Amino acid sequence: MPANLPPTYLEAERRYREAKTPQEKLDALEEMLAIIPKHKGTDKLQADLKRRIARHRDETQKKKGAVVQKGIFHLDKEGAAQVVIVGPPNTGKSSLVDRLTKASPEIADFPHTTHKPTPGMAQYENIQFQLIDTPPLTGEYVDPAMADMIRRADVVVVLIDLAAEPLSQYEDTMAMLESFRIYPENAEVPQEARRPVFLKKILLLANKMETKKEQDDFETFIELTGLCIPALGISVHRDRNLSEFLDTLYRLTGIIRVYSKNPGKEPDLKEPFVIPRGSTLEDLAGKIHKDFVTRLKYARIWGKTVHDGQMAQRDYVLQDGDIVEIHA
Ligand SMILES: Nc1nc2c(ncn2[C@@H]2O[C@H](COP(=O)(O)OP(=O)(O)O)[C@@H](O)[C@H]2O)c(=O)[nH]1
Ligand SMILES: [Mg+2]
Repeated sequence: MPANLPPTYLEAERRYREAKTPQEKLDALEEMLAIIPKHKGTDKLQADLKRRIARHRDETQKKKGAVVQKGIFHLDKEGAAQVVIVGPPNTGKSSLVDRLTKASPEIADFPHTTHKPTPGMAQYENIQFQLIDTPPLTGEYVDPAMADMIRRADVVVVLIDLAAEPLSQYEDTMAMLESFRIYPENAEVPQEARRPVFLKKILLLANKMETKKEQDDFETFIELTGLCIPALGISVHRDRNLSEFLDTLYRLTGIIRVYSKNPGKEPDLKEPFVIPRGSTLEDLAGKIHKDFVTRLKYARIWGKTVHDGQMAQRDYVLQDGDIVEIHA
């Protein structure tokens, strides 16, 4: 072995040897390849790493392909966004999902009632968010598949309990996420962080904000932490700020809703197209039908930023609420 391998490489190699799942092995190998100095002396080692990565990738892919082996942590996305609710035990994760969706996860006064993730659909105006209740994130064992589930989600909600110790709950949970290499999208990722990192939209919810004292505690908490992520105090039991929570989710997801109409007809405002902010008319056409991308001539738009029925070309950037009449 070449003698000049950096300590970070040896560290990743140790993780590779100790990895328990194919995914962990793959992660470690990819990191080793990223770290290894690229020169003649390491050519053989690089080639060997690439070979092993390809083999492990095949293996994990095969596993993922088989439905029976998908596992309880692999939930297909439904609705406008997948939102995973994480946090310490007893903060009200199951209660929140129970309150906002038709799912009925078990709720109890003692920790670790929830063993497997439970998804439910929360209605927000004319769209739905998929909320996922999860087992608690604690210093004890956390299923690596749960880390993958969090990495796949569109939004991560960290739920803490104002009646317990909100500050340490927040710090512990963020540290757990960091151990999965998950960081808030606008955070400064430390130089020494293991790569690749996963930058996520993270929203902090502080539950059980019922009394004046808890409200003050929440304000103190915000001042103390100088949070770099959006935060909201809520009470599931008192239905406090729950609609604000859904509003915030909508803003965070970076999606917009547009509606299509046929010439001379009214649009169907119950059936929006949900698309990423910044999408163009051409993107929308492709979403409606792939042939539309080539056939698209122009569109007429009704919306807040245009005159009624204004003509728009394929590069027009759609706005939330636009009504679009496509001419092809
Ligand atoms: N005071 C108060 N208690 C709550 C609220 N939401 C949940 N709880 C209680 O907190 C405990 C844990 O709730 P649960 O949803 O099982 O928490 P989880 O472990 O995070 O899923 C239960 O006794 C709930 O009744 C709330 O908004 N206010
Ligand atoms: Mg629970």
